[in-house]
Amino acid sequence: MIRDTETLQILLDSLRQFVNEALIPRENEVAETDNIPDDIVVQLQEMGLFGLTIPEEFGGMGVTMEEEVNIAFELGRTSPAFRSYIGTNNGIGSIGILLDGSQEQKLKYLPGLASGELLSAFCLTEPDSGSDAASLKTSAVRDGDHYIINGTKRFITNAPHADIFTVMARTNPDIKGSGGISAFIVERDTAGISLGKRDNKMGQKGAHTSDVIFENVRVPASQLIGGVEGVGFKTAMKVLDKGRLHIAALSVAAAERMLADSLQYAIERKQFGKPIAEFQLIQAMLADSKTEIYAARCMVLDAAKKRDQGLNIGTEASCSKMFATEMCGRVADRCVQIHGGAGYVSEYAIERFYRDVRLFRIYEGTTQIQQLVIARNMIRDAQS
Ligand code: COS
Repeated sequence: MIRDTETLQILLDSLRQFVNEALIPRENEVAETDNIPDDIVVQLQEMGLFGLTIPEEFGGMGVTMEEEVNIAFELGRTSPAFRSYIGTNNGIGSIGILLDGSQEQKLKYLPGLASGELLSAFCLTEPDSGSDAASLKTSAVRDGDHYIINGTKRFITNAPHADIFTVMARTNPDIKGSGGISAFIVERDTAGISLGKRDNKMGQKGAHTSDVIFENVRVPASQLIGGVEGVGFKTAMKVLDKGRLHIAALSVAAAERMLADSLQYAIERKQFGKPIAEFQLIQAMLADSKTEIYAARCMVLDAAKKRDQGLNIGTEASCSKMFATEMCGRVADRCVQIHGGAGYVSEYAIERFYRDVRLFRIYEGTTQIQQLVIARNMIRDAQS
């Protein structure tokens, strides 16, 4: 749902200008330094971009899902690292609190997350628990009016910058699966938390991940999200339903950027006496990419509208994530091909995008997990 078309268009226009003028020219710098420059962080804050999805009553913009994916269509046209920096506050690092937190928890954390004063991270994955998220081992043992958390979380986006973590931990060791898991808000400066070294990733330089290690971390019981034990896995899944749709939107945007760059290259690059864009085999790659991007864009918008109508979009979010991220991978591959040898060297952005977008098919649930979710939901619906 778009609440006010005119206001949204003003925001989208200013984002497009910001991406074109402030972010795209800094992409190489971010890739080379593996860092988002401080002045960009300040601009992201000033534009209110940390609080896009946080309701206005907590200081954010409270965008709807349809508005959010339209925003992602703009922000995703540059290095994913920029979006990643604000991504956790708008997504996996805040949505658990927003969906299932108590009013006190929302009042305590959401305003800081909305302004960007606080950064957040989502701690689900562990060394031995990735796709099988319900098998996580991190424990939270009740001790009076505290819980004591022990365990290691892996590949945690924005962990090196985070002030608060949403941590999924097992409060009931007798329940091995999802029912024994609870979600906590844990502040970074709590004694016993340490970070592993920054992961050296294939791409997305400037977006940082690391282990987060919890050793006898005493967390007040008031930090249990919503004050209810045993529902932390469901909180995590609901967070991911939304996150998956957002990643799908980003994949559309990244594919559009790669295709725009490649179209330009194909128009300028001459072989056999004419621009390569005039060759039908190049045209086939351009046309296939355009068509697939259009299909993904339609899916994302449809799923977003359904979520705004209050429908359960678990299936549609997984369909969108699977199709859009795989599409993005195919487009990246074709775009390198259109660039030929130039696509394999770092002078052109496509070499970097090819590596950056590879992650889309993995994080917030691999393509194979999306397939599993879609098929399971189909079977469940057929039997109900
Ligand atoms: N919304 C609300 N509740 C959900 C849900 C959703 N989207 N998905 C599952 N649940 C509930 C189920 O209804 C079930 O509840 P009951 O026990 O009351 O019936 C419970 O959660 C357990 O669900 P399920 O049985 O499906 O769990 P499984 O362990 O079989 O596996 C998968 C679930 C594989 C889908 C899950 O572990 C997953 O998404 N893994 C990928 C994790 C991931 O994306 N990691 C990325 C890193 S985080 S950036």
